[in-house]
Amino acid sequence: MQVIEAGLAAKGKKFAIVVARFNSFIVESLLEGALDTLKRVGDVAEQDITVVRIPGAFELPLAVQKVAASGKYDGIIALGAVIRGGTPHFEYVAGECVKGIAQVSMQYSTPVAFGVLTVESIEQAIERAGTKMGNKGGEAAMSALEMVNVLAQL
Ligand code: INI
Repeated sequence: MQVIEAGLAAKGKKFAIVVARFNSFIVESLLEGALDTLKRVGDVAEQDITVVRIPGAFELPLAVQKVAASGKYDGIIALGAVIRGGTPHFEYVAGECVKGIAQVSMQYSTPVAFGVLTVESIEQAIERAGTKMGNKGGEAAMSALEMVNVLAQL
């Protein structure tokens, strides 16, 4: 039996973090979590990390596509927070965001970690941005580290 699996250390690998400004109060905490994980867990140097800021989750797929097409990065982390309001807007923004990001990842064979919260309330968002339920930005960074190392072996 052959098992291909990888650890999380990714010294020398290049990462881009694409960050939506919308709900920045939450998303900045996701960014902090992602940066902390890349540096402390992945041993990724500050100069190997690029942060790209964009307006909202709806714009994430296009920005991630451009980043992936540049060929400069081993892994990409998409961060945002879509919080349900009183209209169907949530469904459109969250739906397009998830679909688009998955498509780009496949198209460019580049790991794109999905660190976009899709939640019912601000309280749920806070819980996932560094409080009760952990930090989903940090978790996305873990998945990007692992995927970069796994793909390098395939
Ligand atoms: N963008 C988000 O990132 N989160 C949201 O919760 C959100 N809501 O609910 O409206 C949101 N809207 C903006 C959208 O992403 C685009 O930036 C905007 O429609 C311009 O294209």
